[in-house]
Amino acid sequence: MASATLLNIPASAAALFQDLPKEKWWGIIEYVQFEGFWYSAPRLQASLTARSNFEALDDDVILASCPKTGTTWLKALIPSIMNRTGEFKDDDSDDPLLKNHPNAFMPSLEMKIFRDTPNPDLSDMVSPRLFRTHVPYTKLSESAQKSDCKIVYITRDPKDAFVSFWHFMNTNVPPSLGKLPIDAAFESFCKGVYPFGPLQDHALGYFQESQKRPEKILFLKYEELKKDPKGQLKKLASFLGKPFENEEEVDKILWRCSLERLKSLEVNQNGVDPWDGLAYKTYFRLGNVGDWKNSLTPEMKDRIDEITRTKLEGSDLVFGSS
Ligand code: PAP
Repeated sequence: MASATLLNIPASAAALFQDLPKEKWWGIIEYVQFEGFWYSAPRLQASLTARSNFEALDDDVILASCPKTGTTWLKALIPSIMNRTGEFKDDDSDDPLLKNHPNAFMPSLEMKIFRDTPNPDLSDMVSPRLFRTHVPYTKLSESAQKSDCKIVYITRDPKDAFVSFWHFMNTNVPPSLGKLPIDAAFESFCKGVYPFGPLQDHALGYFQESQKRPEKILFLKYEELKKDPKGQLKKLASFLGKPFENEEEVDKILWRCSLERLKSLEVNQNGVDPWDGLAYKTYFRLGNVGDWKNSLTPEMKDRIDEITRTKLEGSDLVFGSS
């Protein structure tokens, strides 16, 4: 069940990290801080296992992000770019997204592959292998950092990511807990207590690496994808070594991966992720830039902006579209 998965922390993982700083996130879930970032204990355990044991191949593609920054969009776009044959059926019956939530095409290193085992058998994965992760840059395995595998990173205005996550949690916590108050969620977020957060530090880590090695890390922003989807998609395809042949391919993939279409598909309306028990429909909401205005007061906005300003000071990273 969704609620049980979100709230259960195995005793083994909790014991392992007992000396780390802890915060009760929204007063209900215990988070631990490890080397500057916050995790639930099981996620930290699996992340550290992945860091030690994941052997990246040079042609792997890893999608990295902090939660609620546009990951699902990229989970649809990247496989659609990588696996395209150049021909598209008009009725879209050849589209794997028709029957599968985007999660299926880019398995999570810490939420699936290394969740229950330190030595997963990946031999049946066909190259180029596609993965996703929420871990900060420094928590990637050495081979993921040093090999020629490609990393696509996406980020988003922290205010919109926070509000998106608040809605997501409210649709997934047990009804007995009622609606989680935004004030408590906001205080946690301002302290950086957010899964794999602070979000700003997470983005900054990947941004700085992308500046050093632009051929290895592509740094994308949700707002730029919304503003110029065609331009951003072409950039992504070229980065992945799969440039488009014609505009029709671009239009088709953008349509197939659009929020409007994915939201309407039966699999996404009624399916449940077998790995985390979450209803697929909760991954699709409004997809608006600036939706924070509907939930945050001007004081809340100023506080997050000030935290962001302080954290990004001295860097060239700016959230939002230019
Ligand atoms: P995840 O980290 O749990 O995978 P993620 O996909 O990063 O979540 O974020 C979900 C947000 O992306 C939602 O934003 P909202 O709450 O502000 O609406 C969701 O609506 C949006 N989203 C999901 N799929 C798409 C898509 N295909 N195109 C644009 N936005 C999308």
